Amino acid sequence: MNDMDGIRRAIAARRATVAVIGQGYVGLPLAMAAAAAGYTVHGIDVDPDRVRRLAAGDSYVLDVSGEELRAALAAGRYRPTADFGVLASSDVAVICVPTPLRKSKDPDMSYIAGAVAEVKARLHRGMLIILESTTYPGTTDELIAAEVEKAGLRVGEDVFVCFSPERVDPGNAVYKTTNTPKVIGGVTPACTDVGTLFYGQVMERVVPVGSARVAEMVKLLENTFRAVNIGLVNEMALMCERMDIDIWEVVDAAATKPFGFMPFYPGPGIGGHCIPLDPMYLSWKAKAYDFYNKFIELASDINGNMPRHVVAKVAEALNLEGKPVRGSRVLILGMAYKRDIDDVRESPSLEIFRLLRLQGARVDFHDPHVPRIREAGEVVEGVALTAAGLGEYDCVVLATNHSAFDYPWIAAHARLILDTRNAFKGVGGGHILKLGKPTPSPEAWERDRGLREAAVVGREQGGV
Ligand code: SAJ
Repeated sequence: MNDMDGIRRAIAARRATVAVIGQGYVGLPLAMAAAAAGYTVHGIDVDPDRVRRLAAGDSYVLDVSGEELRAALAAGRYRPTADFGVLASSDVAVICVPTPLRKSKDPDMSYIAGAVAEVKARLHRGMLIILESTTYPGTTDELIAAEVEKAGLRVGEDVFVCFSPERVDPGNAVYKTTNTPKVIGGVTPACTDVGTLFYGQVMERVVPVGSARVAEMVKLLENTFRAVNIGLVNEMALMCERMDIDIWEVVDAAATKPFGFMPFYPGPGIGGHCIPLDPMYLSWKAKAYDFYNKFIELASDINGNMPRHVVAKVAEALNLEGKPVRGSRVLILGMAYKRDIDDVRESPSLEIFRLLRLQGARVDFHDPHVPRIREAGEVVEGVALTAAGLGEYDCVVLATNHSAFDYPWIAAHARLILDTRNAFKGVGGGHILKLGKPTPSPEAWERDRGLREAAVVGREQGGV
């Protein structure tokens, strides 16, 4: 029996031992899915605190419940560890480590390189190695397959190497690890075959493609598509501000087209671990082929400048009340990078907070999912959201449209609001300015002051 037969039999009989390197928002759900499919899974992480919490049945990942974790532990199917030595007795090794960007916008491959080195030190015949970390096309061939060959083992005969993009959308109540179609591409057809067999035991649908490079590019196209379309609608928002057209109304109406259109919405910028970063991998690698991508760079520029645009609109709003940014009190509602999650990575709210402070504003934030942030090396606690407190701010910026916010109540108690998400749609009040709509002229603002003050009286009587 050759190595391919061996690993195939072990996978099919679910006797294969699986090691998932990296127990974050990708690796832990995958480990749980493999354990639920009947495999014994080592969950490897370099962070001892994470390993301790996992061993205690304490999940720190939004999409993995404590009950699910404790059940996998009790069944002996899941073994969290910091010991890479378990790879020596693992048949399948899946690498789910971060791939951040350096300040110079080129990929930081150190996490992948570190994980590959640990696998290589325990490399053995009949092993299946899958990389899931988002990266530039060619990584799997150059950083994994090449290392296997250097160790004297043949890729596609002794060892099987694949790439499979992670498609985890944290907090998505519909699409989880097992019901999201799983793309996989091997360095050789035999690799694709073995990888497809493995994921076929765990996922509802597997989509094999012709190579690891195709699989790597699939992920980058998916997320570049989003970044570019978000950049497009943000540019449209800036244009509509100039032309006094409500971009939100435009998008909503365009979205009624039942084919050939997909709505994207303006915002204060883009955050997260995927959309701001993934396209830059492609842009960076393409330069090695003397190809200079325009869409990605342009989208990155437009999206990256949205926080500054928001800060400029805060200044315009304060100006209507004859107030400079310096010394004004500004409250940012929402620090997470998107609604209803607690993740602040690359969040545009952080940039808005930073820029307003730089201009001398006295800035606070409130986010029901984010109790504190680390800014300029210090921990900044969020403030409580109270009726009296709201009224003390010269401007309130709605940066993340969490479902938990009571928008009519906020509008009833805030003096001046800048809405960057159209979250106050349908909530009246001349004191609500909006991204994608021009700031009124001081003359128009003064003319409508009476109406606003009458509304405030109405608001107070209406109370909340
Ligand atoms: N954003 C906009 N306008 C939009 C959509 C998003 O400004 O129309 C902003 C968000 O506020 C956020 C950033 O862009 O700051 C990214 O938002 P996202 O909806 O793309 O959410 P992510 O970053 O969690 O993206 C993930 C991705 N999943 C994976 O990479 C596996 C992405 O491919 C998914 O399409 C996305 O979730 C999703 O659909 O929720």
